[in-house]
Amino acid sequence: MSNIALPFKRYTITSALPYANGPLHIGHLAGAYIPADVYVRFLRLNAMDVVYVCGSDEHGAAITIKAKKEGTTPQAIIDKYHAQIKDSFEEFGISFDIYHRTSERIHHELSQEFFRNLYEKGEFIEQVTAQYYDEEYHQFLADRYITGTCPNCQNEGAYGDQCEKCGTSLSPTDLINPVSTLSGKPPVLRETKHWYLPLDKYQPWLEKWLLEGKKAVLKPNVYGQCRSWLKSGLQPRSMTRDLDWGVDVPLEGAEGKKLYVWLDAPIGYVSATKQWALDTGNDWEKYWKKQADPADDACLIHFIGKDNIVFHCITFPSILHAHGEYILPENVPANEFLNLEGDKLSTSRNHAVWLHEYLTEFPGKQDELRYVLTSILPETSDSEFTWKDFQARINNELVAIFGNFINRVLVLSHKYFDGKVMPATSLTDTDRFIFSELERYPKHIAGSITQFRFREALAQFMNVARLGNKYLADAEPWKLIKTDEDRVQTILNVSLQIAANLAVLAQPFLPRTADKMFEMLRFDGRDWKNAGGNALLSAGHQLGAVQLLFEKITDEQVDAQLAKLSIAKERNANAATALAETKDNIGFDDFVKMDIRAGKILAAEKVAKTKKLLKLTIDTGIDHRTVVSGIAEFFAPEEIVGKQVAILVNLEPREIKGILSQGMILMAEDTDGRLDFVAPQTDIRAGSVIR
Ligand code: B3M
Ligand code: ZN
Repeated sequence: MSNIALPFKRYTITSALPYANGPLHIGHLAGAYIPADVYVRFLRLNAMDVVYVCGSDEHGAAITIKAKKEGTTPQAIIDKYHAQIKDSFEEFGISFDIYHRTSERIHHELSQEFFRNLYEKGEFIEQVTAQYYDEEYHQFLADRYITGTCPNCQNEGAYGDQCEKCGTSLSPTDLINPVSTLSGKPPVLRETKHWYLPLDKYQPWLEKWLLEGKKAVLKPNVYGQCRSWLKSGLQPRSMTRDLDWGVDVPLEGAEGKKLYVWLDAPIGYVSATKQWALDTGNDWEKYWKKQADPADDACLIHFIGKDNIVFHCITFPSILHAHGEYILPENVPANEFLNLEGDKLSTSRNHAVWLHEYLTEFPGKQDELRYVLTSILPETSDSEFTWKDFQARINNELVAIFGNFINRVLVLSHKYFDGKVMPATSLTDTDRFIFSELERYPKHIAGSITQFRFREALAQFMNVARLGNKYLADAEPWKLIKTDEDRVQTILNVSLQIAANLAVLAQPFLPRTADKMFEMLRFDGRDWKNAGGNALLSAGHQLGAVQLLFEKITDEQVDAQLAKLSIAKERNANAATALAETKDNIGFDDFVKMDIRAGKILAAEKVAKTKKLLKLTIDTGIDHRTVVSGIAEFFAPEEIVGKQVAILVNLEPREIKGILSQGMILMAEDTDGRLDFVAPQTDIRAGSVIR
């Protein structure tokens, strides 16, 4: 098999580092892991020099938030989930060369080295800015500690760094009505010094390297996101945070400050490779550093989900480029999202198929899930996992075609010829056609894999199984055996060559199944170059015992999974209708700081390009002022003019969608999210104090 599709001498493959703050679900596998594993297994089968690295992302607010929620420590959280995640990956055959973790010292040291390198080159912009601070918890808030309404799509659960609904990368001050996830209160802005990566300065280089240089290689969904980010104009991005968990900023006077998790996490790929090299006596720099001869540079490919594109196509390459000694990503084949039974996968709503639960409920069926997920990978658009489809693909494809063919070939070979491969003496046109098809498929599968089209590659693999299944069914050796044993010998020989090809071709997709097939066939020609051969098993070769490759999924199993999801949905519905949890007590002097007045709406209009915002003019009795309020989904402007309101008049003014909002209208939100005004029951003078 010519290596035309594999032009590099060496490959460095990464999958996104999962946050060690919870279990893995099928969306993880379908996003950054199965695609990478199929690709890496294929590279290895072609004797490529490849290192595949990953590890737990153990910093960032997601960890400390979970620890606070569970009343434990961040270390306890990462130890628990790092172990569980590592085990799940191993069970599903995600074949990393190392699964590391960013809490390790070697990672902290390398991240600090990167920071110092850029700092000493004067790359960072040192800036004192106003950051959100939670006065109750006496701490600055990292992006993930702040939620609010996304100014772009009005999603109310947007985080300070990103809106996961529309993918927009945000800064905390972009959020409308920001709230601290710690105290539940609006945070205040306080001054603090941080170090910013000048992405605006790198913009021209990124436009050349990315938009021009990668136009032909990046998937359209990835290229499109990069183009829109660059088109909107990159801004300097803070690479440090006021946090008590993460990698220390290696500077005098930076106590209490940590590296931004998206600075250190991608460096985790490099530190994992360093650790792997230490463990195995390899040279990590061959896989990450620019070589004397650029032709020797490794090919770096990042497998991720679409919510990580900006960090892998813009931020991390800028850091590598600014450092100067490192190679840059060759490609970032990001996948879109996988949905489950018509709804987004959600950790918080427990709307997921958790890998550790799947392993208990479907023991030994890891390859079945790999197969189904590879068949529906969200390669170019979001895709859907349903339990009915899971059952159909396993029963109608794996069992009825692939498994049925392999089982028949082995059973008949044992039944008629004591499990020996018999000579193919009388080849017919059909036999010759089969051999020409066998020769054709490996090239097509290789072509699909090297272009990151894994669904297509798997479909072609299944066509080889279909070819075998049909050939055997049409040939009906079980009838011929009575009259023409020679012909049966040839039919089974041809069928066994197909089976041996299927064993080789199955390895990237279904590693456990391939192992069983190599065992049954007593064949060890695992190299990809064997695929396409029509004499992989020679006459006289003794086959091994028959093993069942797949079992059917029953309706009861499907119903049990659907019941699980509906129980979770019901629990969420109850939780949603349950009243919001009460917040911690506050002192009277906290309350009296708020100046709430009776007011009247004088004018109201929609804020352009937003779904939820109205621009209100309020008579506060003190003055007439503008307030932006997220109530457009519940009230038309014309219906609220003249309404009495309660307005918090001493809230720090904030700019929202270019409008200076001076205060907040008090609203009551009921358990299904409907809003209504909180206001005096009778007509009262504007400016009257509400206490
Ligand atoms: N920890 C996981 C995520 O955003 C994040 C990836 C890091 S890759 C360097 O889903
Ligand atoms: Zn959004």
